Amino acid sequence: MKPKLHGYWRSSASYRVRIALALKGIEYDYVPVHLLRDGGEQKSARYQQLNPAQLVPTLEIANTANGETLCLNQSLAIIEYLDAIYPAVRLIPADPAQAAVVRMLALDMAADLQPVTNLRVLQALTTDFALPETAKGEWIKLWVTRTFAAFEQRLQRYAGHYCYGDHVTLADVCLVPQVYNAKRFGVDLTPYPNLQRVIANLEALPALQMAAPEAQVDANS
Ligand SMILES: N[C@@H](CCC(=O)N[C@@H](CS)C(=O)NCC(=O)O)C(=O)O
Repeated sequence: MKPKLHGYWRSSASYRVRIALALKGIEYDYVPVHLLRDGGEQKSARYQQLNPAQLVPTLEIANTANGETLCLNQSLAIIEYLDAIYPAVRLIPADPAQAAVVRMLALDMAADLQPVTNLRVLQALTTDFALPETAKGEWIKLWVTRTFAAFEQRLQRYAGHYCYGDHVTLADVCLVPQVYNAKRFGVDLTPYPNLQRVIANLEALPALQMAAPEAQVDANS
């Protein structure tokens, strides 16, 4: 059975998993979950069977230990599993210290930035906390610029061709979707030259192009 990815073209967490699958050359089926249509398909009873947290992505994939189907949420847990079962292209280095640095860079994006700019947080800001719709963009810019300023300093220390040295790692997998979002919301990236250089190198990779939001079947839906 091919793995089945339930995701949304513009979801950054789904984008991470698509990048990992593409880099590893894993074929999969893609099931779009529209995050806005009908109030959000992620909230449907059907999708909640896959993830009661009502968030994408979900990856259904064979458990290599017993052949049963695993139903995994949390993009980083999914990517760790893929790294363990398809180790030919490693996204997390085997060396413990290097792995810790790569996870640190990845979590700057996935744990500290993405959650405060997630759809449900933005929706709550307007519906529950009366923030005007127009302030959403400012909210996103605030957190993106703070996070990218610190990340630029990390890149000065750790980057080579990519975020960590000259191999694509989990750090790159997590950076790319956040930069895509930042561009969407008009964040000026000129204060971050290392980040721009790394992103240009990543965008040149065919696997990254395959995983891009605009290349998905549900793009612009
Ligand atoms: N930590 C989770 C985050 C998942 C997440 O926040 N997914 C977003 C899209 S990037 C979502 O489904 N949002 C729907 C909503 O907020 O209602 C992961 O890495 O998988």
